[in-house]
Amino acid sequence: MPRNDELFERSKQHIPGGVNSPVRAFRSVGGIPRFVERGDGPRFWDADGRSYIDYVGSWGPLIVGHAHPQVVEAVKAAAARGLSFGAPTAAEADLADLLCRLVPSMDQVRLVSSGTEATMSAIRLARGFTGRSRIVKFEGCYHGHADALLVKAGSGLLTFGTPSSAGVPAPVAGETLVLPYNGTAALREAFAREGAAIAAVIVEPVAGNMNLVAPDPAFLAALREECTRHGSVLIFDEVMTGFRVGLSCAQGLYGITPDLTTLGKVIGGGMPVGAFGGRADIMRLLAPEGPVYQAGTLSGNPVAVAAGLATLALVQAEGFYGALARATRRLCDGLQACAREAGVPFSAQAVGGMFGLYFRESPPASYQEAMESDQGAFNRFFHAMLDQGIYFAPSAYEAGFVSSAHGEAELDQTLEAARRHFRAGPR
Ligand code: KE4
Repeated sequence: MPRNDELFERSKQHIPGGVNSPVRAFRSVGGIPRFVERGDGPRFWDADGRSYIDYVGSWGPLIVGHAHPQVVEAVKAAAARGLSFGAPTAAEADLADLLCRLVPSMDQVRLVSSGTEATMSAIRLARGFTGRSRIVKFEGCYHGHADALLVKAGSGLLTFGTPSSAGVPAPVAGETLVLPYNGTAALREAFAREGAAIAAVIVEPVAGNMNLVAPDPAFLAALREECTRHGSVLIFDEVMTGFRVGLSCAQGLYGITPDLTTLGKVIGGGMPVGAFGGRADIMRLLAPEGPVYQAGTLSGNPVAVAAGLATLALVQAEGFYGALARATRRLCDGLQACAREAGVPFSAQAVGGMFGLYFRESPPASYQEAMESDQGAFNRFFHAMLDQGIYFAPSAYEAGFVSSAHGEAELDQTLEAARRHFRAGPR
């Protein structure tokens, strides 16, 4: 048995499912997850020394590729001065200053250690600011695993949510209304009915957790308009899109100013960093200044912050996002051309450095359409590419990511592998 498979058997003894996050378990694509030994640039190597071109990049953080020398150097230097202090450091102020400069809607920002902490804290802050309890999220959007956000649409379109996980109390889920993504009419109807009770709306401005679903600009505009009219807090969850779709994030790309923004992934460069921030009049309610409590032993950890600062320094280079978008678009156009040559119903789309692959004729505009993708065809594609050393997200319902380390050679190798798969026909 390959060492990789032995590791999986061993891991399952003391780690539930053998993984520390469910999506890593390959449950939806089948097969055995790859245990990564090391990464370098656009590639990683598994426990048996097999190399893969990586289009997951740790689910988004590795926008400059694995083990970028400048990021590793910054981490080493920070670690040599001490791993954590539980006390403020200049580096945290540097990162806060930088985030507030690059994200104009952020007057202030609080650093945490994950995207879940960021969204959980932003929801509590919005509830504290408005004195209201109800929140709105959208079907197919994922905002981390805080109870209030593990909620699926209730029985009817406009009824309050029911838990999407065991262990979430019904009363907690009942405060969350789940509406259709890009569903402008349903949004307006919900606000007309009970806008005065809605503390916050949280949305992925480009959805990346039901595969990639791009926003209808009218939907984003309606979110802003209804939240302003009803005094509800508009939270852009940019944990995935932040510094992934552009230097000004999705809010800059689509020209919508949220009240709060959550960040993660890229701002840690692969180390545990999350953040939430926005309007000063809201942020000033946070402890120790105000009555909304939020805390974290390792929040603003100096080694993690060093990785984030080094990564954000690299993405500010002239032309960084133009080159990333061109590479991502070339990947999508090339995959589409290979599938079309073979008569396979397939489409792909890119937004900045993130992309969606769909086994359907055109990119989905909603959760329902995203669910119509041929999951069996995706799973066969996933394994055919994996066998050829190309690693896409192990789920038909996840976005993919390109890094600045992916060059022509990697894209050519990927498209050649796809051409072979599509030509071989359905199996
Ligand atoms: P974390 O707690 O996993 O750092 O972030 C939660 C989160 C919040 N908001 C958005 C938009 C996110 O995409 C995420 C996490 N994304 C998933 C990938 N789809 C993380 C991968 C995983 O769960 O292992």
